[in-house]
Amino acid sequence: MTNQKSMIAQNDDTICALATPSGTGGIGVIRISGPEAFVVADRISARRGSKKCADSAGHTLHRADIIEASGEVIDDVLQAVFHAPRSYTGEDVVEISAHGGLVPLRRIIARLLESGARLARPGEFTQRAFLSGKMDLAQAEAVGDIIAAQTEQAHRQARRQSAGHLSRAVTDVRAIVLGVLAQIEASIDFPEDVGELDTDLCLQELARAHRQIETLLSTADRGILQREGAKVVLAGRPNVGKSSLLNALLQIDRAIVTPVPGTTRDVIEETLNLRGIPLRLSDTAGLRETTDEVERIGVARTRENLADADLVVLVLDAASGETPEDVELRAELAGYAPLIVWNKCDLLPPGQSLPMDEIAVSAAMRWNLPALEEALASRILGDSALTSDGAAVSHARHKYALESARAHLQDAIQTLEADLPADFVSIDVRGALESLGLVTGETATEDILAEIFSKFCIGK
Ligand SMILES: Nc1nc2c(ncn2[C@@H]2O[C@H](COP(=O)(O)OP(=O)(O)OP(=O)(O)O)[C@@H](O)[C@H]2O)c(=O)[nH]1
Ligand SMILES: [Mg+2]
Repeated sequence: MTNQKSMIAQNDDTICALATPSGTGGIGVIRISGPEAFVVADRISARRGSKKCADSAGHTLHRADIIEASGEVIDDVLQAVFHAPRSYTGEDVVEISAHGGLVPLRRIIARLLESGARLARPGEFTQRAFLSGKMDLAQAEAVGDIIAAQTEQAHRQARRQSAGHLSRAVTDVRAIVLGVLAQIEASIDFPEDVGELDTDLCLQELARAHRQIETLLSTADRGILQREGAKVVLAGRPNVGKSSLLNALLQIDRAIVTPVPGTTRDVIEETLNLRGIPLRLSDTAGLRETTDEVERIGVARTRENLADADLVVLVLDAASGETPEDVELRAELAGYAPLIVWNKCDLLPPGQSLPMDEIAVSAAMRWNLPALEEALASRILGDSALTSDGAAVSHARHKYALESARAHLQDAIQTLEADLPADFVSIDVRGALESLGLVTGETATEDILAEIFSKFCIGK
């Protein structure tokens, strides 16, 4: 807490940044926040009869000209005025909607900088919203997730987190644990007044908190996948149809396909929405020994990609059957436990069959692709729980914090059961509270906050 307070103390300056993407657009919005927001906005504005920001009521919109020091009009804009604490950051805020051209926006920001504002750091508006108590840390992170969401499901999940579903679930658990801590401390400090610690009751309450954490953690794998997506690499020897398979799954003509083995030289990555999970699907150069310089680099890249894949798909050619090279590849990739896919099944010689547990498709004829998608989904999702409408954990950071809280609770339960002194239990219980506080931010250090907000873009 002291860390956060010291950061609040630094927020006596006024920041500004472009809040819309840099580039051309119908409108570009520049946000100003801080104690001098109104003064700075008024310094660079000429009015046509409308009030200055400083004299305006909150949540009102005003037309103004943004002017150079020389009096030259840079742009004709609308200014939205928000008074502290009823603004995004909790501070005085002005949002200038200007024409969305690179030059006018850059000139307006330059004017703001010479008139008393400084450029915001990445995520600084949201960081201020967190520090002024407009949202907790999990909600602040959800703001970034809403912007970055790649599928509707990921977006809904981020919305729920932003609305406070996860925060409430964690706060509920904290309340239970805090209740236990209060009893323990009372029994240590005022044994005459409160008598002996009611161990059974404490155990029940800690077990309840533990169960609630378990429920949250059961959503984590799916939640994290939904937000971050998974990397799937298509590998195999040249010409088996990896690029054709990528195109067929994406339903676009993305990668070059030719009958020439060694067509793909570089890694081609595209995102596919598989049941709400953003799959980053990589088509790679066919794996073989080669003297061709370009192809050799391509093969090296394939191997690098395999190393950080969440799932490797080994593509085989049903027309040729399994070749000695394929046998070698199977052995080489065994460590990745690849999903085996037989392509070109339209060319499967009559009378030949394929192993039952391996997927048979034809990229060219688009045969059996749903079965492939099904297999990809089941391999990636495993038995991770489907996220309901309730709270879900979607950040590894939250997962680790909850796992650590769970471990502390387990220790506390064991210590209580072993009838050890209450002081010992108190240490474990405090540890659990500390870990839970990391999710919502009460116990997050300045380093953690800096790390989280640095991943945001400027203007958010
Ligand atoms: N009959 C048939 N031909 C296919 C099928 N899939 C791919 N092909 C053909 O196989 C050849 C090679 O396909 P690609 O998709 O380029 O194969 P690749 O594995 O990406 O090859 P490299 O990039 O060289 O590693 C092309 O002529 C494709 O038209 C299929 O399902 N059936
Ligand atoms: Mg290819």
